[in-house]
Amino acid sequence: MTDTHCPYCALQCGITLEPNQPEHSTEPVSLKGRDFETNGGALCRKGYSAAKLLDHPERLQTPLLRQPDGSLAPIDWEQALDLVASKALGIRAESGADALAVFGSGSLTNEKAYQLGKFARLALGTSRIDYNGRFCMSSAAAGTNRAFGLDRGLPFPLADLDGAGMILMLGSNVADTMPPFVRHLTGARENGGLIVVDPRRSATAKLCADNAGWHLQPTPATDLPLLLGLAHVLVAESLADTSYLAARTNGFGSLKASLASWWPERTARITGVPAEQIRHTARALAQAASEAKAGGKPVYILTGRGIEQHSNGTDTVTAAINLALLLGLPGTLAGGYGTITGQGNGQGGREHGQKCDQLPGYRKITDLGHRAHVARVWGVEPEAIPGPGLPAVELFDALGTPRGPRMMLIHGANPVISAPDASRVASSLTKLDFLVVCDFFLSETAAQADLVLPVLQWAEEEGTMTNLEGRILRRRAALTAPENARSELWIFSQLAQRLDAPGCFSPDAQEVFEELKLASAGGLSDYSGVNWDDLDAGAAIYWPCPAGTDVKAQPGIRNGTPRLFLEGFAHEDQRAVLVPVYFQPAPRMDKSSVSLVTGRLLEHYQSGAQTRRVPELAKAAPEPLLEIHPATALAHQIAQGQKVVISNERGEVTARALLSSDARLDTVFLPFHYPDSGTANLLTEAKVDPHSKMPEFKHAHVSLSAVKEEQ
Ligand SMILES: Nc1nc2c(c(=O)[nH]1)N[C@H]1C(S)=C(S)[C@@H](COP(=O)(O)OP(=O)(O)OC[C@H]3O[C@@H](n4cnc5c(=O)[nH]c(N)nc54)[C@H](O)[C@@H]3O)O[C@H]1N2
Ligand SMILES: Nc1nc2c(c(=O)[nH]1)N[C@H]1C(S)=C(S)[C@@H](COP(=O)(O)OP(=O)(O)OC[C@H]3O[C@@H](n4cnc5c(=O)[nH]c(N)nc54)[C@H](O)[C@@H]3O)O[C@H]1N2
Ligand code: SF4
Ligand SMILES: [Mo]
Repeated sequence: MTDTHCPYCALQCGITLEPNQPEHSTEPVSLKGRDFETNGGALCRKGYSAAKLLDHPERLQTPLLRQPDGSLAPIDWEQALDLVASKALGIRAESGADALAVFGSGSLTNEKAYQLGKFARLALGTSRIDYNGRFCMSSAAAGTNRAFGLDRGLPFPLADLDGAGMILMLGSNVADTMPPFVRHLTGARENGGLIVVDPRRSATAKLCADNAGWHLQPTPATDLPLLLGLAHVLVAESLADTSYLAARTNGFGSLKASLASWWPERTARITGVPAEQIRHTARALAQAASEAKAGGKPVYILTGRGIEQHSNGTDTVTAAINLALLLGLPGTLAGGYGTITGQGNGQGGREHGQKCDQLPGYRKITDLGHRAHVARVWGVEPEAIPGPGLPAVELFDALGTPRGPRMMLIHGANPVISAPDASRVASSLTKLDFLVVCDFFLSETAAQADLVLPVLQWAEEEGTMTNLEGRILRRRAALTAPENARSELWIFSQLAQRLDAPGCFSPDAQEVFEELKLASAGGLSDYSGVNWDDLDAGAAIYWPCPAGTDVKAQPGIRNGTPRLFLEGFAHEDQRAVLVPVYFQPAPRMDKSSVSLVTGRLLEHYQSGAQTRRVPELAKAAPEPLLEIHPATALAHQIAQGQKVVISNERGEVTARALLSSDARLDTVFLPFHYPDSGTANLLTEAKVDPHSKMPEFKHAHVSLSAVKEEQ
């Protein structure tokens, strides 16, 4: 029996794996939910079926090299590694180290994420590394860094939500994306205090029914004015916690001025949320917050990708944080603000140096002191570490341009499906001289590679992950990997040797973890007091956990820093910053267009490279469906189940209509999990947020036309 965690999302539900005897089962292991704090033994459909991919017939079994006839053919590992090294050395000699690029992932363990950042900077010598968390948590990170000086998705344990009196959830659909999370909403629902903000009546919005709370259904991409409107009411009706603001924050004066024009009637015109509902929500939040501070139930504001994945995502997150600060919640036991991290290691993945401007321990690549610390741990001179590179959208755009990368290595992402304006990304990848993709399946991106390297899956590797609470967890191996699959740590170590890299590249996860601890020591996300053996013994450890922390592996004891900011925020003066933010209205839609919002289905994970290969999930959600209001469908002469072409200036997607009054009249919804003509990202725009460089994933204007099918 091996205790580990689900491979997919950041809830990192506890699971137990038990190897099966081949004579008793066709699957290599049995997978069961385990009683862990985030999931209480429950799993979602994806988690239950995750073991089905371990010995999947399409699992990559050997390195594959592109042949002159265009096919991919097996080669051995020595040849594959020699080829990567010789291509990298050749291109670097001709065009400089920045002609090499790396794209990483929030699916990688902490050790792989750390080693990938180091490999890019030291072994390849390039500044050009970024990762798919740019598409996920970057706006939330930019917003929380600006306000609190530190970015940890939930600055409190998830279980703190259980006793909440009120929770305002903006742009998050946990009922589909993290089903076991819903148990943590029970307290708020019983109190009639779950408020969901989503342009769709999502599965999570439906949890507000029966007096469990209420649903605000704004026009897509108008959360920023909605939040400004709520904050306006707090200030105008003297409901803000002025003693908290005076004691713990800076900037109230300028924030107040910036809110002046957001009276509810004006906010209602822009957001479509009635003025009375805005007033009612603001007053209810203020009432609940003041009760919380008098010893009542805590109040939380939580955000998800629905408000973050916009070209104003950072400002919208900031407005949500401002609202929480006006209510006097962050850094108290009366509640707080949190963002719900997405990918399995979406938290750890954003701490250890995969970001183009970042070094391990959340250090800045431009800070001389930070560079010197990491250089010491790496055993190099600080000058050996390149400067900042390019964020994801710019990185993909630069591929194959005169001074842009000529070779790219991708670990744990499928941008041909998941990047904005996906056809542009697919065509940029073709401009490379050499594309290397590490994966365990031939994803749509791997299918474009010159060389594909087969790697281990979650149940075959050791390592650590950091969940949505900032809690560090052990991922454990329960199975031996297919003979010819290799760990990415081994791949980095082999390539580093061939590239004659300075520093040490251990193939062993625990050794890499020990080094990561040193590199993070003294940084914001300090892991230096986290011991592998304590993690193995089940200790609950939340970073920062500096060296010397007294860690106890006893049930009910939380170690490290389960709750951040209780003593002060991470800015030098320990105060949070209220940053005034402003709304720029989007260009008007022409009359024949509708708003497209994109997101997730319960059954599929991300680009679908994994879950589309699980038969029961593929059967449950085999093709993209366009969620559309019956009246809108009628106006476009679209019938239930009919094929629809959804198009704009960037591309065209085909999907069948799913008529549903859960949609707004002016808005349709597409999931982004599907390939080919079903790829929602053919329609999304690569316009990015100025602070986080997050693209506009959640909102585009599209036209609809029904396809007349032959009878
Ligand atoms: N089943 C499943 N679960 C997953 C994943 C998956 O792919 N599939 N991925 C994991 C990852 S990486 C992530 S990041 C999380 C994401 O988890 P969520 O943030 O919950 O997921 P999304 O479906 O992307 O978006 C949430 C909601 O935002 C709404 N939305 C869209 N536009 C707007 C808007 O303008 N304003 C507001 N207020 N809402 C809007 C959508 O209607 C949707 O219901 O899920 C994780 N869990
Ligand atoms: N339109 C639209 N687009 C979106 C979003 C949206 O809401 N709307 N959401 C965005 C978000 S939040 C995210 S997180 C991205 C995610 O999108 P992607 O970055 O494409 O993520 P995945 O589909 O998880 O891709 C992971 C790939 O890596 C492989 N893999 C998994 N684990 C490992 C590993 O340990 N090592 C290696 N080498 N490979 C591994 C899987 O088999 C899969 O092929 O999509 C973004 N794109
Ligand atoms: S909620 Fe997330 S971690 Fe839990 S079983 Fe589902 S995919 Fe896995
Ligand atoms: Mo994500």
